[in-house]
Amino acid sequence: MKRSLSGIKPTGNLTLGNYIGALKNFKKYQDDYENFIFIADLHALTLPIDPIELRNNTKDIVAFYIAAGLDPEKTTIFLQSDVSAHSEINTILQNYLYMGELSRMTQFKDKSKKMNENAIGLGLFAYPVLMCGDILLYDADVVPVGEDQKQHVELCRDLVHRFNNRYNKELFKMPEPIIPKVGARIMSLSDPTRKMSKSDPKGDIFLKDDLNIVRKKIMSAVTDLGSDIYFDPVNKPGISNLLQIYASLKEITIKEAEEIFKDCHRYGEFKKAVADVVIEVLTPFQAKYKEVLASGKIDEILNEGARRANYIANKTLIKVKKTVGLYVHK
Ligand code: AQP
Repeated sequence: MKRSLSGIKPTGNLTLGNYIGALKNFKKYQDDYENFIFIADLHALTLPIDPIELRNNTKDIVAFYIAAGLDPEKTTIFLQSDVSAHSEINTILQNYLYMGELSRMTQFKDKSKKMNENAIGLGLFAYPVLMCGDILLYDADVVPVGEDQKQHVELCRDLVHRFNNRYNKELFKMPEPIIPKVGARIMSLSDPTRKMSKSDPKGDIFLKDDLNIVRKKIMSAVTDLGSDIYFDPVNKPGISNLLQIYASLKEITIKEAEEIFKDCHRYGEFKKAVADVVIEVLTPFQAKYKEVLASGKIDEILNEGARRANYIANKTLIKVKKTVGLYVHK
């Protein structure tokens, strides 16, 4: 059975962008793939974060995973920091990725330019190395991610070529990024030229937002000149973003969404339809999230996930150690 692996880092309140670009797609793989979904808590340390917030965000993400339809019987849900092989393989792999290629990563450039030059952590720079380890430890065939993470998966593919060629064997499997056709990059509602992002939350819809607030945020989303509703991210970024949200949550194409609104020349009416569908999705989702948190089952889920993930990851780690010449003894 093929394997799928993905994760989310607990850096803040999850947004509708995280839901559409990642979360909602994770469950699609659990019936046909051996599905590994983790909470990337080590990745969350790459930017300064309050410890209490980090712990709370971590529990939230487990509950969101279940609310999004992941079944812990079918999907291995685990914490990255519960599997020490992630840190160990990171130490090995960092020797096979180059400073030049890491410094060209868009996420590093975007995040570091907002920071004081003297306070950019090494972890932020080396983030893609840790992510390569995440993917390769589980021999993942596919990695479902939003558009912004595609570059990191491509770097991982380069690493696989490099590593396998160097040791002249097919040690690592070549992972394929899977990017959703609709909603791979949801933009901020207040500035539709920038990504909706949990660590820079301007114009975000949060998955925990009160539903009245969600409606207000959508009704006051920045739109564009004119009154026609069609997809044109360059000239109509606000309307195009709302069309993406609508199409993705309705599970239809952008073309089909355009068709629905072709005779609607009132932005207010269109926004109301978008708000309705977001609320329709978030209502049961929030109820399930609260139910999981109240159930007290989070630790049980993580314990079982850690057991299964450690088993697979440690097997890969031993193969990697032997390949590079580290002495593995009984
Ligand atoms: N706006 C978005 N539209 C579509 N997909 C998105 N993702 C994130 N934002 C959007 C996808 O969500 C997954 C989890 O992302 P992550 O937590 O690992 O980090 P990220 O990609 O950097 O997401 P954020 O929300 O922007 O986090 P911060 O602000 O902490 O960096 C990924 O699959 C991502 O593509």
